[in-house]
Amino acid sequence: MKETQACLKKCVDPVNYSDLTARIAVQSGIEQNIIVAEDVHMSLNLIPKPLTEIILQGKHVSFQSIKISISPKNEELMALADYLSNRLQHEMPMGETSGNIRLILLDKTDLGEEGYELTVTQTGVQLSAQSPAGLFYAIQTLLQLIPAHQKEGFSLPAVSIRDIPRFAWRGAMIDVARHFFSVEDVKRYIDLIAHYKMNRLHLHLTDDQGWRIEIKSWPKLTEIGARTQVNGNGGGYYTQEEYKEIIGYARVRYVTVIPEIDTPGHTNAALASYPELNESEEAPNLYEGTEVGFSTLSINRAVTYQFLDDVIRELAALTPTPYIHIGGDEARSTPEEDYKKFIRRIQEIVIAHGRRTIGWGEIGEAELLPGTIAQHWFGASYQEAKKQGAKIILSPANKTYLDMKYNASTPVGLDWAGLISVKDSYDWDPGSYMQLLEENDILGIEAPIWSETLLTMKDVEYLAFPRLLAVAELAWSPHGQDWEDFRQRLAAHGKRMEAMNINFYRSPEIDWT
Ligand code: TNX
Repeated sequence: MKETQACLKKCVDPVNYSDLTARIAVQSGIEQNIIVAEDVHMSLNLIPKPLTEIILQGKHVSFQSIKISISPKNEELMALADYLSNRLQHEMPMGETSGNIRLILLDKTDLGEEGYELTVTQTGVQLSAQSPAGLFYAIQTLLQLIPAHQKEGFSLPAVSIRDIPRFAWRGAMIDVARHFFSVEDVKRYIDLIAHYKMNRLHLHLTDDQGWRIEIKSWPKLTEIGARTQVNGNGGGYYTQEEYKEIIGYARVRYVTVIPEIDTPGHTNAALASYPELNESEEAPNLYEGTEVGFSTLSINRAVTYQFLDDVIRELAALTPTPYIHIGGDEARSTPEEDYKKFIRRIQEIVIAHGRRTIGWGEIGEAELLPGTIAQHWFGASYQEAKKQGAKIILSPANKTYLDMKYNASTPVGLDWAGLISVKDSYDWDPGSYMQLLEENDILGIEAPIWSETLLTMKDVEYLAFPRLLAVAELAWSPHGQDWEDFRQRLAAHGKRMEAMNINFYRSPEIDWT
């Protein structure tokens, strides 16, 4: 058995499967419903790449119509079946249905909270997991098995896939403060990240240039602070109802939304809305530039903490998220001792509202309370956070910042952390990349996209895709990734991204098919 496992692993890894691979899969007896092999010279081209994928000896299995069944029959599985049938109809209109896709929740497995198994045989498609989240990921894989531009019916490769994520935190962040993005835009981003098995959407809701979430106890935050954005023209915010709509949309895609209220720096929009939050008690003008590091909440005035308590209370009430992100970055106008005092106070407020604090790496310089998480982006403060027992989210700017240009001629984006090619974004190992961090210290990976230069979703998509797929794979797939292999799978995703209408960058590093 051990030998078979080893061999399977070895034989399953290559991009081009040989007849041998299929034969071994058959001989191993791991799959009972084996069909006779014809075409096994194929790669499934899945992103993220599953833990194991075995192409079964067999023809493609064809369906003219589909019928989805669920077990057990409960609301959550019904919602998943509904989601799947919508996705299938959306991608290819089909006639009336008759049963062949089974979603099964298993009692006990070693698949963990998000793992799944997926088999396609002549008897149908079986997706099984121990949690609905696992089934959701099985569905994403299934969607990628369907040819990208298929119109009628569909034919799937006969496969057996077993898949478990490497990291629990697989995130994307979007900056809706520098430029505002609508509820519809955010929903689209959720759909896109969820398809690549990401499970966290961090919303950067406030910054110098805008405050984007309605806070009922401090209404001027949006009456005044949401009026502008970078270079003026526009602005905007989410009402609490709209914010809840985003959260609900994310929840059925197994995405947890993490709200960020950036403090004590990056606060000009709040300071412009309420003079009492300033040390001078004088409100600055609204800000439409892109400098950082000039604003700070007053650290010693009690009203600052009343303000934060109200904001965090309202946010916590709006959302079931266990996390509140308090920013903490680039507080260059906050004296060091004040910064430490502030970070300690704000963690207490977050805890008082039953949540865990996340902050950018710099918070490692302050005292961290149990449960606090540091998000590394630049510098070495994450090491201080680790020494205090904090878990780390990895967002190294030179690898995961999707707002960096691909090369010098990329028309949008920034370059302060370097130019990041698709290969750069993929070809590093998160488990060993960071000095003094071990796999166990790392909660996962998150890819931020900052919007100083991004006005529309088209701009966002152009920078995020295809690098977001690279980050998604690093976060999900077992380590030992291979750029050549990814490059070839990515080539096949061009058609898929087209089918999803994604405005992706057709990097010359990839031989798009
Ligand atoms: C650094 S990352 C920032 C942001 C900018 C971003 C641009 C971080 C915690 N701070 O304020 O938008 O660079 O790439």
